[in-house]
Amino acid sequence: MQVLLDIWNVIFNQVITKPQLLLAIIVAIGYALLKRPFVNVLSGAIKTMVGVMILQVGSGQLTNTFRPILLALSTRFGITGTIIDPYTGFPAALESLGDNQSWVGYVILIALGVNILLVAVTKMRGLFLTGHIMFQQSCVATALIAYNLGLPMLPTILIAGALVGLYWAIGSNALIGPTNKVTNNAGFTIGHQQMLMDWIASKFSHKFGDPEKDDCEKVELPGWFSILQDNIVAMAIIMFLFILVIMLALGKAAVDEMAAGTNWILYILLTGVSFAVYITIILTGVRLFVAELASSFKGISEKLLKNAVIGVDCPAIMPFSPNAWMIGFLFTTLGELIAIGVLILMKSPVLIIAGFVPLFFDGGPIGVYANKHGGFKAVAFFCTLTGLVQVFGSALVVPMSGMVGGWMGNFDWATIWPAITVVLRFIGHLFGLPVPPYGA
Ligand code: ASC
Repeated sequence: MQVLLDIWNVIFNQVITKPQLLLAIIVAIGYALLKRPFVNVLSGAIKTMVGVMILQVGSGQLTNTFRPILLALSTRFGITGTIIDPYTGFPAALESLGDNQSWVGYVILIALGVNILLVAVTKMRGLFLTGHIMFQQSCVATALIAYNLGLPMLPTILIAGALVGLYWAIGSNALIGPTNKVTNNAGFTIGHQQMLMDWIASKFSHKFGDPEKDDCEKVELPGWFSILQDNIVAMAIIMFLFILVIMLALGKAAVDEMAAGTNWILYILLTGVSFAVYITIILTGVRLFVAELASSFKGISEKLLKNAVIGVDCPAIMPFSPNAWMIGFLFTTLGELIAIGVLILMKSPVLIIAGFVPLFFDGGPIGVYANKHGGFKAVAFFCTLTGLVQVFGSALVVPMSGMVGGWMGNFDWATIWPAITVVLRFIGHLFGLPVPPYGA
């Protein structure tokens, strides 16, 4: 019995939540169903695993490098509040669940089952398979529902699993068309944390400009500015300036402390340039696994789960539109800064500290979708709006989250999930459940 439990634990708690393993298995199954030779099956699986892990190295390094800088900025200006970033959000959710953390495993399984079922029996085709995001979202959704409804395990995991599964299916399904447009029909979709705004930007960006004429990828820059035409150079220069501004705001003493012995100007230069390094790493990884997924998933969608379209991590679309991604990130940052300023001016009881992940991994993909459907002005508009909504939406949901110090902050967690929470609280009141008061 113990052996069975161990196998269950490894397969369901570890494989599903590790995208490098989950996607490698899917690629192997896909090629096997296409009756490719064993060598192809194996090499496809290995390349996928390596590609995903390269992506993780790049995105992990980016986050680790830029998180302390944003935190230092809040400390410098004496802001204490909730950090909106998945890497503070899901640990806060696990803490709130306490002894009930094992519920999350069941929620992932139920949600995946619901997503597969919906693809099998309805017209929906999106299958959300971004493992680490599946884990983070299931943690937060479970904690949110457990806190607000105060129900025992079984109803909690059923409600959380059903809602998360529906969210995965609807979100990844809605992005099939827009993603195909961005990737020239590469055949995958995105399964991530800002699916609502990706969709809104894809639907309404055409009102802001002509995607052909105003394409961020085709801007011809005059004279010296043409140096920015090269992505790597542009990223290094822009991020150097970005970090320089933040560091000037922090003051030399704080920079010296972070630089730990390196000359402060060199430190700023190297940090800015490291951004271009990590992006190059991410792009290398993405290219590797996207190629494998795109050709192998036909096996699954033709033979196993008819017409399914796989939803993967958002950097998968970065290589198709790197300028729009970068510009999206900058405007989302602007939006968040404005919103945080407003909270401070209004003496809001909940203050928000910007996290790097929602700025970069929401702003980026939303920028890409907006650019493809409307060009530069659409990117500027929808990404600034994203930053505003991330901060205000998070500030509203934190007092009913039961979590301390952290919240996800990505767009869907500042819109869809707060709305679900409000509805659940209303239903909870109707049924006389122990719904905690707002801000308790
Ligand atoms: C997120 C999150 C990450 C990144 C990642 C980018 O929301 O939790 O780790 O975006 O998916 O690769």
